[in-house]
Amino acid sequence: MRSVNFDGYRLEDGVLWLEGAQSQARLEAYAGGYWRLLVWHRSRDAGKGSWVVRRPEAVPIEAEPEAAGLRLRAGAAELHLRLAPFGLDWAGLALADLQVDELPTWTTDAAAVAEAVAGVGAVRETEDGHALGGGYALHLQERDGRRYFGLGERTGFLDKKGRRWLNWTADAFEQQPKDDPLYQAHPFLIAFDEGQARGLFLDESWKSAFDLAFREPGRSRIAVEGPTFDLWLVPGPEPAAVLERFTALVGRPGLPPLWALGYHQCRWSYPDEDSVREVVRKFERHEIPLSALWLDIDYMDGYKVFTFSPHRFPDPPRLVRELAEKGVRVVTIVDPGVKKEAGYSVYESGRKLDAFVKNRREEELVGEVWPKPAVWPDFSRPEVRRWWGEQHRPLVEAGVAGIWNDMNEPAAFAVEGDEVFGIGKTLPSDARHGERLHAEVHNLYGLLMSRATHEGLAHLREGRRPFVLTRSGFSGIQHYAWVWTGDNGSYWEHMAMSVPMLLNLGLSGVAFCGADIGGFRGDADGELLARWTWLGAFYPFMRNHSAKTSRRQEPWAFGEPWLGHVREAIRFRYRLLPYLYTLAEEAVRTGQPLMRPLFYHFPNDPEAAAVHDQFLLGPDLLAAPVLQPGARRRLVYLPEGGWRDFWTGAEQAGPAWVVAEAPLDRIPLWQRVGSALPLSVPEPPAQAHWDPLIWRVAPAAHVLGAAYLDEGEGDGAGLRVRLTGRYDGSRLLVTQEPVTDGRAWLELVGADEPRRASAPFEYEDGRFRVELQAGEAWVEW
Ligand code: MIG
Repeated sequence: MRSVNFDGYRLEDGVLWLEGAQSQARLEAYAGGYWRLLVWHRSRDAGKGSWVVRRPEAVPIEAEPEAAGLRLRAGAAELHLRLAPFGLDWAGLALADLQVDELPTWTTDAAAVAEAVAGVGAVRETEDGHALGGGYALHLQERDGRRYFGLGERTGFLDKKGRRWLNWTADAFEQQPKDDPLYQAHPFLIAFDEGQARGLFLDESWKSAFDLAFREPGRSRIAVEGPTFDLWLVPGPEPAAVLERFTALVGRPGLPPLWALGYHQCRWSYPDEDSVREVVRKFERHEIPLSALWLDIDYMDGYKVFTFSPHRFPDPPRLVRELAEKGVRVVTIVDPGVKKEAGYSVYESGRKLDAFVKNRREEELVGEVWPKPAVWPDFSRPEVRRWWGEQHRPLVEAGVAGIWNDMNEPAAFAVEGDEVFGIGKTLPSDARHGERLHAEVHNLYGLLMSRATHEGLAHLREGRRPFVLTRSGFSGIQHYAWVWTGDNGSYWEHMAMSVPMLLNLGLSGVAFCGADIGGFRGDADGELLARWTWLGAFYPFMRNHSAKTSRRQEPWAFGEPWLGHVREAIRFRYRLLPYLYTLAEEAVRTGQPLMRPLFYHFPNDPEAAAVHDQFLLGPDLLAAPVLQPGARRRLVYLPEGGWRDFWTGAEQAGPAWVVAEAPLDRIPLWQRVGSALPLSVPEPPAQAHWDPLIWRVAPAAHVLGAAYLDEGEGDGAGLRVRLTGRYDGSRLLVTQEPVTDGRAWLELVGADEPRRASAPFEYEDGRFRVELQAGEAWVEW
């Protein structure tokens, strides 16, 4: 690779243009304090678009020469630029040494492709199989104490420094702690030091890599295998500000239907109607609430998407109705691979539209996945997305409530007669999506499929909120789908790994995500399932799922006492729903994740920065899951401030390391002092008009809490209610505004028996409860 420098600059219409011999660049500034650096090869024009960015309003740049280069200003934002050698100083980050490798890995010119691309990535392949050929790289000077977060779904601990991470979506079917990449590609990084966070978003869909002080301890490297280098600088300084700005750029989720926040049961597969009925009956018999039952690939007729097996599922609408009467929805899997079969309407109509991906000879690319032979829709084209959305009609007419998109990395078992192996189990990089190479579209395939599904459901189920779950995705996926982390295993290590994995997904904008509870492959046992279900009660997406070859792991699978513990965890999830739903609405409005690492709210606490085995749910709950077999206590870090043990009400001042009791029937959990958590009863609610709404208050001089109320479905108006309170050591007064129709309670734990209260109250073993009247309640001791 060669260094890129620029000979001169010009400021035109508030944009700074840089001129060099092989490469040109442009710096743009946007309202909100963003900067965008776009570098491109001279053989390309400057008109690069974006698959995901919604551009904010442009702000004109002003340039002023200074000793080493230029001082650039745009509104309140500031950046220092050097021309030769090229470099940027921004928000305490030093970006320098821009390099280019002119191997034309991105061209569709047949001769050049044959020579240089014969499988992008094969170019300059090294031992790890991930070397990049062709494209740009930019370096980031390292600083002691800096940590890195984000990058989507990854193995490893919370801090991503010290490894090299590839963005190339892959069917990671036997996830191991060393593995990278997994199913998602999120070229978004949060650099965090001295309590300050800022984001770097590489808006490139081509294969890219983030080497974070791995090859060279003194610097990190961001490299992409495409003809442009499109980097957004996303200002903080608070982690929440970075998330708010980043999601303003790439998109935020829509409000989920309320049921999606409940408990989900899945298995590969419940093979027929009777097995589905049997599972649902057992939930009833064991008095375990259930929001959705999932159908994996065996519901289909010969793996033909959008069909039901006429033998095993002879009457889907009736089955769906039966389940609906019990409050259980049905979600079905839909894979992208379409069976190539004459007379099959999905294939026939797709072919008529010329909807499928082509090989380098511009013929339909035929391979194998679950259906054999199979073809893959080219979701990069809008008319193909519309067609795909329309194919969901039979599922929607059967009453299916949501769609699960799997295998959309895309995964392939064979391509054009050859079996494919390893990380490359996908389409060839020189396959064609119209004018584009698969190498450019690959990372977007899951996002674009989810988009087609989401838009199809929005259209077919007008007035109801689409629910899509996806395995693959790219930055911005949260706008279309929730994400689950694919094929983990029934191992304690995998349960532990799910915490930093989901936290970093959240820090990458994916507020709604979860890991398979109990583990997908391998065999769970009672203790693992109980602990994992308690942890899963705090995942934004709570689903138990297991593979065909693993032992059954429904809540009752291991008998007592495990069944009781699992039931308690699931019922606890339903108690938490008002809080979860309130956080969900916040995610929709501001992009904040539900599950947050400690540093998110305690950025100046160095001890909190890399804690990977505890997390916050919203600002007010701190959970410390038990991640080892046999453990009945665990070490927990409580950051600055007051905390109350959720179960005993005992108060503990942070910062402190404490040894928490961790019996099997609960998860170590704390409530922030001064908070009012909206909770309810442990049953599936019909609507998010909580009745009762239980304000669980941890008293402090000032108390504050919020709850979001609406119908839990559709697009009707919602209502945000606030609870405020004052406490002077002997009297607590709380006020809810506005007053709502349903019952509302004030609840305290760890309290002494009061002398008086605003209404008749219940008191038992430190638990106090009184009903709010006209939105008010008080207690005196
Ligand atoms: O090749 O649909 O990650 O959740 O159960 C395996 C069968 C395909 C992989 C998914 C998993 C799902 C399974 N699928």
